Amino acid sequence: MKPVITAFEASPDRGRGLARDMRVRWALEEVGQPYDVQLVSFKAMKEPAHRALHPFGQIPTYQEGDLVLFESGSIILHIAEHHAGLLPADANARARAITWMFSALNTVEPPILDREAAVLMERDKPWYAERLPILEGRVDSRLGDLSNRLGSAEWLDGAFSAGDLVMVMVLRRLSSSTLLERYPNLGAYVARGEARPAYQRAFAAQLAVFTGKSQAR
Ligand SMILES: N[C@@H](CCC(=O)N[C@@H](CS)C(=O)NCC(=O)O)C(=O)O
Repeated sequence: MKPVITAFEASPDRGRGLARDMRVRWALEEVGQPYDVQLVSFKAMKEPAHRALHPFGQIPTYQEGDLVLFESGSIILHIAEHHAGLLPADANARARAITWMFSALNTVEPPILDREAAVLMERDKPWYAERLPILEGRVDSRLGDLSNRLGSAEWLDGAFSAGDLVMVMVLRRLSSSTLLERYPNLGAYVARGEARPAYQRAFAAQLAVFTGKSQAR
């Protein structure tokens, strides 16, 4: 059954890969699963019909028959567990790949989001100039540890996995900052993820919503 995901009708980044439907699109492309996209407005996202799919009134959601999921990490895990290509067959390697998914979402993304929220919404506050270096220091600490662990490896644990997919997407949130520059191996890691054909197809599909080339696929 073809799943249906939801995405922004009017994304703040104009479809340049930051809205979280991009993660789900990429996962679906990696496993070769066609999907449909339902675009939702900011108003519709907060209405009961969408909240029935997503209790917090956000995107992305994922519908597949009777199954409705929200949370990009959970959706990607579901896709990875039902298709080959995103999780290793070996049980321990699989558990480690899932651990990297959690790590990306629970350990690396939160300080990145704290910084992002300050940059977007707190610039005019009197304490902004003092707070920003503190927030950036927390991001840098995570990046330093991640960089040390990745070293010269291509991916975080053997072959590319859902853990890498989520981690690359989380690190991409720093693309408008200079924070990744201190860690060339992380920059190269993100670039490797972005170079994957499945990523390219997902990015093009998300961007097409805003360039008018297509509304859904
Ligand atoms: N933890 C959630 C976060 C979902 C989220 O923040 N979605 C954003 C788009 S990337 C959204 O819908 N923002 C609009 C809003 O919160 O009103 C996930 O990973 O799916």
